[in-house]
This record gives sequence, structure tokens and C-alpha cells, in this order.
Amino acid sequence: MTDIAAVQEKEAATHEQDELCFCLLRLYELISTPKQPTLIRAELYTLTGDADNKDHDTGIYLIVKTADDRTLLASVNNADSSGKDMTEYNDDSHHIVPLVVEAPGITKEDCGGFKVHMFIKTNGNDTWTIDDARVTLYFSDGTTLVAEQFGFSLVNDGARTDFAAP
Ligand SMILES: [Ca+2]
Ligand SMILES: [Ca+2]
Repeated sequence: MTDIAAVQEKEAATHEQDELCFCLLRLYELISTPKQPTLIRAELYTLTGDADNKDHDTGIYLIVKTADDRTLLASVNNADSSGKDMTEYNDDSHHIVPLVVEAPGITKEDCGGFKVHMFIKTNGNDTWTIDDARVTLYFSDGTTLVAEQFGFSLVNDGARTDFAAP
């Protein structure tokens, strides 16, 4: 091997070593950077009061947005409305409605103070008294954010309420 070839080989080896070090450094940074928990699941829990049920053909609608109103986080349309008894919410019964996650991967930080717009569509008349309505957002690290409203009624078609996470 000539001297020049030996020097070139040594330089190439040094260069490879630098690249490897750089790669390892980047990998370490990626691993050690704390990951932001992200939104993975959302649901509505309701506890119906003892004054008035939800008719089987009254549909529940929810729009869940970020505090700044700019991002739709989750929603549901016409939940638990059918021609069957199973979608009636009897007095003092509780029910869970899964919501569609509309912004998968959004960070928990961005969901702080999220807003809930809830309304019903009825077939004829229906008063629904609600002791507790609670929207829970579940995040990838096992934590949750909750918006809750207690003791209210939704009366007839288009009745609405708004509440937000603290
Ligand atoms: Ca009713
Ligand atoms: Ca009705």
C-alpha cells in the first residue's frame, strides 16, 4: 500500500466514524426527547336524571373542539337513536357513547380547555333530564382530560348546551 493510499483510507475511516457518531447522537436525541402524549380515544358518559328519560328515537349530537375553536377533536352524530327500546335512556341509567376522534395525534397540550357543543334531535317532543354529562379525552400516556356538566335538561328538537374542560 502506498503512503497516499494509506492516508486516504485513514481519512475515509475517520469520516465514517464521524458519521456514526453523528447518527448515534441523533438517535440519542430522538430517544431522550420526552414525547408529547397524543389523543387516542374519546367518549361521552351520561347519567340520566329521575325526572325524564331520553326517548329511544332522540339522537345525541356532539362537537368537541379545541379552546380556540380552530380544531375539531371529536364528534358523534345521531347517537343512540333507533326504533328499538335499547336506545331509550331510562331514568337513573348511565350510558357511554364512543366519539369519533377527528384529530388523531393531536397533543394533550393542544386539547387543554377543550369545548363541547351538545344537542339533540327529537322525533316529536322529548325532554331529557341529565344529572351528569361528561366528555373524556384519552391520551397515549394513559392520562385524560374531562369536560363535565351537571344537572340540566334538553327539551325538544334542537335543544343544546355548551360546556368546557377546566
Ligand atoms: Ca323524555
Ligand atoms: Ca319523542
